[in-house]
Amino acid sequence: MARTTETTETRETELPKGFRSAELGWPELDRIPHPPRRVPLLGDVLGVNRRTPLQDSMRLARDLGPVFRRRAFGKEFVFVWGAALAADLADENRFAKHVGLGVANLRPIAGDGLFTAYNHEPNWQLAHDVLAPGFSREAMEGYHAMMLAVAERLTGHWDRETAAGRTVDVPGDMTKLTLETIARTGFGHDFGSFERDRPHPFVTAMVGTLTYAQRLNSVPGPLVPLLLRSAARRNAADMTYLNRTVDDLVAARRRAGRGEGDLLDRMLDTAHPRTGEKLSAENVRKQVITFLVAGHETTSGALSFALYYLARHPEIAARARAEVDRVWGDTERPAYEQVAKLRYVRRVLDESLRLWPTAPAYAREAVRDTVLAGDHPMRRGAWALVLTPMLHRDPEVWGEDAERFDPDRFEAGAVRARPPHTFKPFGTGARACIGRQFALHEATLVLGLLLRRYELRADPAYRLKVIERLTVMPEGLRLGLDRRPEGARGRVEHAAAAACARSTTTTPRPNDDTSPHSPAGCPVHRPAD
Ligand code: MNH
Repeated sequence: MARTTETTETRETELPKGFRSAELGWPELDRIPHPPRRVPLLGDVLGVNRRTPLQDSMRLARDLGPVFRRRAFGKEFVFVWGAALAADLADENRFAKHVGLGVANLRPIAGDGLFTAYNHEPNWQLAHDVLAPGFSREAMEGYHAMMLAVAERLTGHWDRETAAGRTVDVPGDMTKLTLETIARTGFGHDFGSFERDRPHPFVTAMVGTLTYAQRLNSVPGPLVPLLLRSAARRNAADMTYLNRTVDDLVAARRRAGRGEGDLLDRMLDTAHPRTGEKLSAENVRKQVITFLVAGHETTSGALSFALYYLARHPEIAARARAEVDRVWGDTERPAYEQVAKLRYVRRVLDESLRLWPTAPAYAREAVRDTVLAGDHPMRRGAWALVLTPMLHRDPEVWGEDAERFDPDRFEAGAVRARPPHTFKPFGTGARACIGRQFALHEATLVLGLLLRRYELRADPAYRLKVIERLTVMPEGLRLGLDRRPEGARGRVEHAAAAACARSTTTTPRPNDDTSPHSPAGCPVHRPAD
């Protein structure tokens, strides 16, 4: 991987003010490489597709090295992905979350909700303290039965599609699943997603605002009213719809009294343990929207990528399936503790989140003047974006075969052997994801249920296409399913061996990041872990 640092400097005079925003806080910005060809006003846009800013940045990262900068549409950004640099940015004494870019664009809709709050806003600490118990182990146990009930609606739907000889729409159905899960567990609400042919209007409106927020990043500020007029109007309508849906939901709860001790109950009733303060009605609205948005797109993407990789690697799917059969046995409905015991399934999920962390970047700012990794002076307030998919591919940490899908990277010993702060799909520090355990429990449960019930058939013609709208998702992924016979659980060995045999007939393609393991290493034949 070339890490060019020369030949990238161009003259930076005669650029409009504000264009060099990043330079304000980076006294030695000139030492940070950028792409060689720069276009006045537009910046580094040659060969750049505004629908794929992330994947373009990944390409630039490979050329420019562990820290680079990129100019687009009137703004300049510093990107970091080298493991040592990212680890330094994780130092909470010198750095904190930066609310900028995509996150800041969500402020109109999510305000000072947990995800979009500035560090100094009092509502962050208040909501964090009030809601953190909603993500404790005990709380998860309470959500488990509801998660299972929603997952059974998914399998019901997939059974019907399969019986009708149809393939299934993976990202579409995972989005239904995760939306229903957060709506049920968080707010006792049912969007009826599986009973609809098209996405619930709430989802359409939400995707609309996310897409709009991303587009705002790629249009020069002064041109927004010009270029995005009709989009802005639709965005305003989307926001009105989102707010109204949430207000109705909250009003219904207030009329009904308490729910089942879900997140909404906590938001409405819980007083801060020390100050006795409660969330305001306006803030509750922001939090509900925050959780509905943050709580489902990312998990849906994570499940979709995991299913993509499982379908592409029958030997890995067989090993995961064997684990589910062994741990769950004939249990019709797995209990809470039985999900945590799916260690290999969890590794499949981790490995999917390594290659495609579905919230693919987070921003860190210096809380005082400091020097990044002993090398790059930063003034207080200067910030950088951590490019997680590239951090997760840093060859110095993950090896030269970092592109290869291999869940064994997350075996306990392998994890211990890696330096800290090298795997960050949930961000870092005080502002890291509050829903991490929630997402992992939900996704592991669902993968377990699906592996136990179906064999996955990949469409050999499908090539992974990653669509970006602040989060990432495998676009157009459809899978064929074969219902496993009821008695199959007793025939684990046989099914696993058959899957292995099948995988050996797949010819790996050169440059294919997902080509199956060699048959010699067929992991199913190893003793169960
Ligand atoms: Mn989540 C913050 C990724 C699932 C609710 N989440 C973050 C951040 C990342 C992230 C990265 C930090 C962003 C930043 O630093 O700017 N989240 C994920 C991923 C998944 C996920 C990859 C699933 C997989 N998140 C969930 C779920 C919920 C949730 C599920 C809710 C039920 N996430 C949040 C909230 C925050 C957050 C709320 C903001 C936390 C804070 O700043 O206090």
